Amino acid sequence: MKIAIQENLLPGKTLREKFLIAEKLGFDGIELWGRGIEKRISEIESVLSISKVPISTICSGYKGDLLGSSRSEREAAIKDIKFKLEVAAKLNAVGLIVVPTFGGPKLPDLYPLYKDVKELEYRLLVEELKDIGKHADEVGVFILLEPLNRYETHFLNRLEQAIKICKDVNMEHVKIMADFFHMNIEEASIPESLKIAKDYIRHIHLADSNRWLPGFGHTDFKSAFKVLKNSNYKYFMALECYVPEPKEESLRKSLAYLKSLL
Ligand code: LER
Ligand code: MN
Repeated sequence: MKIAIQENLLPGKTLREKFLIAEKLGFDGIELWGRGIEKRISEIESVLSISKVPISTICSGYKGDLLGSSRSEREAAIKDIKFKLEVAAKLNAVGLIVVPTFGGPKLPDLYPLYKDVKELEYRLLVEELKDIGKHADEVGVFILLEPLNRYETHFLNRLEQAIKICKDVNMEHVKIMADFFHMNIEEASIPESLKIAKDYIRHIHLADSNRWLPGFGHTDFKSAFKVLKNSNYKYFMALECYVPEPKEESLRKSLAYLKSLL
């Protein structure tokens, strides 16, 4: 298991400084923001040429909306996700984090054709993922479906729902990522859900119950990591959380806590 950190959590003014601090603190990877990444490729590549810390993943930030109400929004999402998968492959990342939609439904309720709007959204998403998934297979990086808590999306909230999507799409590079903050709200048991999803998880976001650094809240990381260890989880876990001041000291403390549980 490798511990990564989102770029914005690291102290340092430039990307180069952030990579050097990540290396000094002992992180195994850095997760980059997807928004506008195309404008930063040469800067990222030049930092990678002098850094021992690899890119773990790219977090979302694509244009459009896979479950948007207009064809142009859906096409924009499909096009930009395919492009960002190529960027992920170029940077040797595991994959691109994909949230099917944020907020509430944007499509009309077509009852009685579909039982409710979620059924229509589900069918649409499966079709879209078969197309994007083919591209992911070709470039060799994962689409990492991320369930979010109910206050951020109405659509995909729990790991078991993401597993069903993966089974229906049935493609090697359509898998899931598990975010401890969202799981703390939506799952009955974090360790049990991880156990059930073990064959599908390719990435993890780490945050404590209050979305502060692990060790600053009341999530039981010990039991969860035990499940991951037993299932030989070998991918990244990236910090996505609030870092209290003084940042370097808090990061050092949290990393030592996490490593003591691995
Ligand atoms: C949002 O809460 C979140 O967890 C992000 O990873 C979504 O891209
Ligand atoms: Mn997340």
